[in-house]
Amino acid sequence: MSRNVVRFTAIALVALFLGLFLLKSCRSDNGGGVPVPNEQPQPAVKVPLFDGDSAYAFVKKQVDFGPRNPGSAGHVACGDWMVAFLNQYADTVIEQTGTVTAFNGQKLPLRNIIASWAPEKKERILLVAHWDTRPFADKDTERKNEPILGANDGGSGVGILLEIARRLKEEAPALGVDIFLTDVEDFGQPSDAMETDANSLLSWCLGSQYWAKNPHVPDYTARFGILLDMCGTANADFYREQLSMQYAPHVVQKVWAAASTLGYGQTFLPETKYFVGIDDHVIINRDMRIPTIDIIGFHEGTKAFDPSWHTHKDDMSVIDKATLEAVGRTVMHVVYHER
Ligand code: AHN
Ligand code: ZN
Repeated sequence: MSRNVVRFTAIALVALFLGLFLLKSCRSDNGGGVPVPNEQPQPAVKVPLFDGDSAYAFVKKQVDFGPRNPGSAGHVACGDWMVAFLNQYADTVIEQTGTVTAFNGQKLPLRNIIASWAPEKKERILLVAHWDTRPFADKDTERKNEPILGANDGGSGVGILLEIARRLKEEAPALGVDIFLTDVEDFGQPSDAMETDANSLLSWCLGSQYWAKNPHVPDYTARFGILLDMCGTANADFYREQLSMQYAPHVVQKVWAAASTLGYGQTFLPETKYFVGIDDHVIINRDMRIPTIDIIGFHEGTKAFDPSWHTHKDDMSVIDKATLEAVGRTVMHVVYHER
């Protein structure tokens, strides 16, 4: 090999290394001190598997306590069980107790339950479901004055959130998470689903109204919230709920996109429907200013809620684990993909 070739090779190598060095420093700092976005591919997000059988068992466990209307024995026993359960999986569990007055003047014991993961994180996701059940069966034709079992209305949302709670301990998402089980949601003045009278509307959701006036931690807020209500019936259709679309369209978008990604596009439909007069998400949007949506089952026959709504038919026979799984997996996908 001639001396010239050696010299040329050496110069070429130096130039190559210099070039690579310059390229690298250009990427991390383009000279003006302006950072350039990291071009490394993000590691794939690990989403733990949500188990529909497990969620179903958690719905059944609640229903086995009997009706959980405020003031009942089932309410106390189920509340105790949920607090013990959440203490196994959450970083903190806060119980908020008090007394509220129902539309009929009745004084009711209130027990809101808030379980938190990474409570020190500022960026948080709020997951909500009411755990109390309706004290009467005003939509039924018989035993109208007796409390209902509330497998779908009460049990389903909580069952899904308890399964998510179990998974949150397994694998921590990037953001902090709060699971808020609201109480005294379902003691509202008898009405139709699309009730519009303001006083009557405010007779519902007494637990979330109490919380909005007395947050469990000072200045509590979250990036967004997702409420689960009546998420357990077979062949449930989840339409974009109109009040959610008014308050938090970007959250609806995020959740329905996640459902579509997971293959639940036949369950989470892209159309908007107005069929909910009031629910906990309205209080959370209006009073706490946390953009929050309602995932709530729509029934074609009633043009509103499932026919079992506020009747004694709302028992385990209406619960389908495939629906619990579709909702649970969709919510988990959203929670774990949030950065
Ligand atoms: C009304 O729209 C009147 N009620 C919806 C809130 C609710 C009651 N969810 C379950 N039960
Ligand atoms: Zn109800």
